[in-house]
Amino acid sequence: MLWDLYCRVVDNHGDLGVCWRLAADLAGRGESVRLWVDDATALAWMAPQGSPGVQVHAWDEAIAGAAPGDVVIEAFGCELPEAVVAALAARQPAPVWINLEYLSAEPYVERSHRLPSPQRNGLTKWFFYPGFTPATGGLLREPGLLQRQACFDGDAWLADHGWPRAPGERVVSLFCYDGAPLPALLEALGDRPTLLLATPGPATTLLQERRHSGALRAVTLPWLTQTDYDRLLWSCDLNLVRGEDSFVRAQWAGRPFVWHIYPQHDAAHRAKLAAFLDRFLAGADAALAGACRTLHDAWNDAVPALVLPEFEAWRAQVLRWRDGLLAQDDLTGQLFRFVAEKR
Ligand code: TRH
Repeated sequence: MLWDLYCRVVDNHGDLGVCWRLAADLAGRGESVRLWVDDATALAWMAPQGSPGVQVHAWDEAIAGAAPGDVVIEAFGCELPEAVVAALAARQPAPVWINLEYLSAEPYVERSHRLPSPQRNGLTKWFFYPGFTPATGGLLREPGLLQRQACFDGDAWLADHGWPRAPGERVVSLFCYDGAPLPALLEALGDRPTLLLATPGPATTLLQERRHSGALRAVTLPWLTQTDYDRLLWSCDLNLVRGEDSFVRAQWAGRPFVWHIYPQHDAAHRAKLAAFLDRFLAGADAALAGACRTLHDAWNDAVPALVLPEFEAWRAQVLRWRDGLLAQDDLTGQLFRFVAEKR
């Protein structure tokens, strides 16, 4: 099939990050994909190699008009240009038109997933919600992802890239928003030899503003390709991630992670964070659950003191959680079935 994937970059890198990941996964499974994006700049570092089967187009080309594909995905309610909507209505048979929503663990996701939204032009747009439970659209997980990770040597990869782990050192990656309480993190990590790998943007800026010493070694990274960013997450003992896509990839990495949630003006992110932690920590030991909640509240509310949970218990909980996620269908596989049903 031919898939049209529409993406508008609102801010940061998650909009394009999720769309690229989906486009490449579809193409990897033999589909043809056109990714229409209003700002493809970040692909220069995220996916410089491109992907066979994915063509990247400027948003304006979509307005100029191209015959729609078999499936049209509007990412994150990005609203298609009118000319495109008119072309969808004119196509016979009509394409399957899907609005791919943001990821959340909140209960409304299960209620809203797969709901139809009848349109003025007579077509139906379908809501497709990623999520963490079988009643949702699931998470992006390319075939063989865990097998590739299992065969991967993180220490060799770090050394090859010029960031070798010293004997006995803990390695931590940092990807966060402005306002993260970095001094508190440095303090919490200072208790034992640690290599902190800071990604470009706020993590690097915050780090450069702070003095750190003692057991902590800090290195600033360049932007990595999405594939290498995954490898970074697989190589670290602890990953601080943010937004949507890096947050999901940290869960597949199976290492303890801390989520800096995308802050919303109406504080809606608080309910979103609580809903995720409720699911993630269901059945966890009470001490670990309390420590994870306190840490996430502190990191997201910029509290000037952080305490890291006991590491082994934390890691075991992440692996249990990941096993549960692995038992569910991945997002792309679910999209295939949904499209087959609606065509
Ligand atoms: O950048 P993010 O914060 O993205 C978003 C946006 O803010 C968006 O508007 C918001 O709605 C959404 O979060 C929830 O974080 P995210 O989602 O993790 O996206 C970052 C992408 O960048 C992800 O695909 C991983 C990729 N990446 C690399 O490819 N290389 C790197 O070196 C790094 C640090 C990230």
